[in-house]
Amino acid sequence: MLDIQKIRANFPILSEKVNGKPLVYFDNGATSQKPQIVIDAIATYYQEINANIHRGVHTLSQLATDAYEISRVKIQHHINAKFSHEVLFTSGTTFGINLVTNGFASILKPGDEVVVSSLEHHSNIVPWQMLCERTGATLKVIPMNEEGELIIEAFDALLSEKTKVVTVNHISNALGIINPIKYIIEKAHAVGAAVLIDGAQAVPHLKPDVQDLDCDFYAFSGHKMCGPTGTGILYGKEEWLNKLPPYQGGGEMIKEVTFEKTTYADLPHKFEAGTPNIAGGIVLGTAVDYLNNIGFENIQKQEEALLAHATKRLLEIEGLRIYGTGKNKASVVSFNIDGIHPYDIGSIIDKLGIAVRTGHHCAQPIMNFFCIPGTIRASFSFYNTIEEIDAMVEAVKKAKTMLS
Ligand code: C6P
Repeated sequence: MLDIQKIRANFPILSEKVNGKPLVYFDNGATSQKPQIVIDAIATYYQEINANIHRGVHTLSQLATDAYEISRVKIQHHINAKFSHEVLFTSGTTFGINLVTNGFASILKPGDEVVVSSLEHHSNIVPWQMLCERTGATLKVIPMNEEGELIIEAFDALLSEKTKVVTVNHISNALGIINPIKYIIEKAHAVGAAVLIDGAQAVPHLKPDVQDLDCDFYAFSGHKMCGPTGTGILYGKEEWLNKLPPYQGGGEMIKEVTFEKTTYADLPHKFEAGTPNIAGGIVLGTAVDYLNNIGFENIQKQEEALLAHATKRLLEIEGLRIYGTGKNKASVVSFNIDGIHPYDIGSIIDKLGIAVRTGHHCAQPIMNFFCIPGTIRASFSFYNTIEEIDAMVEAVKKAKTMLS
């Protein structure tokens, strides 16, 4: 078992007080906290090697380039990509998804179909809608059931030779449901469709193996996995990245520029125009090392215990309903109390030091399905404790009494 107190000592913010109360941070789905080693690595980069990459012959530029490329290889191994040039640095999941949808604008034709799921974050709905508007393709939606699970038979029935892309999240941000992505990828490939997995909520909890999954694209954000904000990764299979056009034009993504014609650089540079978030990319590697040192098996054990305890304790509260009751779940509990607006509960428990997210969680179709304005979402990380969950339950009970 993990020594949670020792781990918590790595995160300076966890010993802060908020509104005069010890911080209980349960908004990890929005962004995770950062360990000291990550915070220090940002300062060290700027103090010791700050320079632009892939450009200078001078020593600092080479040091910065090496550190950036070492980080890319580290992330390649972390997700088990075949080649490091299949790992693109981005500013986050949203950027990665938009890069892919932009690329498909030159591939899709009227009559083609894009399949998304009803469990998606807006970041994995809106770019595909925009793509369909641009190309005349049609958006199809995999429906969900009352447990918050995708209805797989309905997914099977949606697939045809018209299906060109299938996209789902690995884990739902609003409900915590883990989707059967291996099955979805296999079925989509059987009709010749490409598959993008939105891994934003998965990477803090597990180590995706993109070769085993056989997905064509896997997008995620660094800031949800102990890394800096403004960092992310888009994994793409070499053949797909070669097929797609560049997303942005600019420096470093070219082979040769004349006013008549520009030829593009090889992967990954074709998709990395301009000066990137160099410190962020390097330090994302530090965050990946940090998580691997803790070990994802240990992370999962701790998070399973937190989820089980939170589910049991919250259900003691009369009138409380949990959304997302399917079997396969990450450490997220989304709930409401009869007759009380989620925002009111969230605001009161914030005064008691407890940080949760309230609202639609950028997943309005899920809220529409349940006919609710939003939920209170507590999303746990390996550095959270059973005692913190008990503190949240007591705070929710208090808020309920005040609001009833
Ligand atoms: N979800 C949440 O509180 P960015 O903003 O690009 O780092 O990630 C977007 C995104 C895409 N997909 C999923 C499944 C996500 O959960 C998110 C971000 C946060 O749930 C902030 S809205």
